[in-house]
Amino acid sequence: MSTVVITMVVIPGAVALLVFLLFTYLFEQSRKPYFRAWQLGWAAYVLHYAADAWNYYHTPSAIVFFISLLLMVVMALCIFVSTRLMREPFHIISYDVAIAGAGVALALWNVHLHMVDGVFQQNITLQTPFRLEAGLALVLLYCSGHYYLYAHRKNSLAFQLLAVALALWAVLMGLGQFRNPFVELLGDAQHFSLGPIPQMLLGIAMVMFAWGAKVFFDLYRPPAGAMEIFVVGKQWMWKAQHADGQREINELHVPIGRPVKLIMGSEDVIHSYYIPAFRVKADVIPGRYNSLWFTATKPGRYHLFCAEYCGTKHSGMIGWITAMEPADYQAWLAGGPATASPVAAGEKLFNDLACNTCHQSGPQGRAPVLAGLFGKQVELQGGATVVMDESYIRESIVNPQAKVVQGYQPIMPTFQGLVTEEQLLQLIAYVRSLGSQAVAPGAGQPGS
Ligand code: HEC
Ligand SMILES: [Cu+2]
Repeated sequence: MSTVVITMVVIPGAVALLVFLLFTYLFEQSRKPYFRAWQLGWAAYVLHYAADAWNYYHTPSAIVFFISLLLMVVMALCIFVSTRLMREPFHIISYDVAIAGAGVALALWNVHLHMVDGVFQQNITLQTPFRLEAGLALVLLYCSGHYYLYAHRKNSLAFQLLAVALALWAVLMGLGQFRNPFVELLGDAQHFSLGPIPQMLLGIAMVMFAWGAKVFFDLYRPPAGAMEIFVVGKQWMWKAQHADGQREINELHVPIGRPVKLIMGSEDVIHSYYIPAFRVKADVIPGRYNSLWFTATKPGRYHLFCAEYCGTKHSGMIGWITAMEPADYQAWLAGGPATASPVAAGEKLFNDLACNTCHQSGPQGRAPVLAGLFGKQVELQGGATVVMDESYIRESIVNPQAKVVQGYQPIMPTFQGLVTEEQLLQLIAYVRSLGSQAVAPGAGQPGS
């Protein structure tokens, strides 16, 4: 295999494959649509290199070259589309069609430039600036600007880095270094002696990034089927409520060998739930929910601390985690006084507070039926969407005007001050428990 082929196709192709795998992983973990777009884009990029490789090993063909260029257009289109996916679901807009059309035309023009006396020549130097590369560079530059503004608004370092990387890529592409920016700029064997080193460095960085991402996701995403316990921090105690209703203060009993997820809110100021022996700590913040998960492995008593200064008696905001054999845990649960489970308490509140007078199907219903909505996307007035999670339900109850559901009047009164933090968690537990129930067709729709 010649060094040209290795540096021009094989190594960048392998790196592209790696980046594709990375985005596949990111998408699988986070289900963010823009990661899907990037994943598809890099899939096209890998295929682009595959098409190039074909042309190196066979008689260069104009058709394969054209396909290879079209794959680049697909790549740029995916990135273009990704700039919208942070705020809205995918649908085709006229700009997509325009870019696709212009891309195909420019790709044809590129092939035309490579025809010398009616014969396709792969390796000729092109002089004209009006090539596909220039067009794609413009698209990438636009996307870079878009991501930069988004990063600025969200104060996100990740998107800022993405914007810079995209801009660099656009510049390299615009300079005609498009087919293989890294090799031609830094590592062209004929001019420099770096060889494929830049790609290898990029590859290593990618592996490190993927590894870091895996550790991050493992840390922050509780495994499915984790046992959920609600925790409320207040000056100066930790209150916990188990799924069957059992309550405790400054204590937490958990079974060993089973992932436990704490859903935590605060009644007053910022606290921090810290179990040093389990290597977990998470801030507990008024107005939103945070979670933390762990699997206890050995029965025993472990220290619990508040790790965020929260007032005079902060140092007394401590307690114990008791990890027990599953059978002992069941016995402990059964031993406590009978209390309503958070779901049952939430259902009662839902009726007592007259939520059900508006949130019902049928002619009296003036608000969305909440069954089956948890975890789903909700369309808001103004076209934005939001996923119905714990924080969104909380906000809907204490500040209903903040996000108004598409097709409904903002008539819901605020329940701020009328419900305690624990009652909010119970209402949330109840709404969540409706998640799996089927919704009758047309129930609670606007106008019904
Ligand atoms: C006066 C009627 C009314 C009452 C009472 C009421 N709601 Fe609502 N609620 C609405 C309306 C209308 C909407 C949709 C518009 C909006 O988002 O403000 C809504 C939206 C919501 C949403 C968001 C739903 C979605 O599809 O995104 C939640 C959650 C919710 N309410 C929970 C409650 C709870 C819990 C109570 C009782 C504590 C309650 N509501 C009491 C009228 C009401
Ligand atoms: Cu505290």
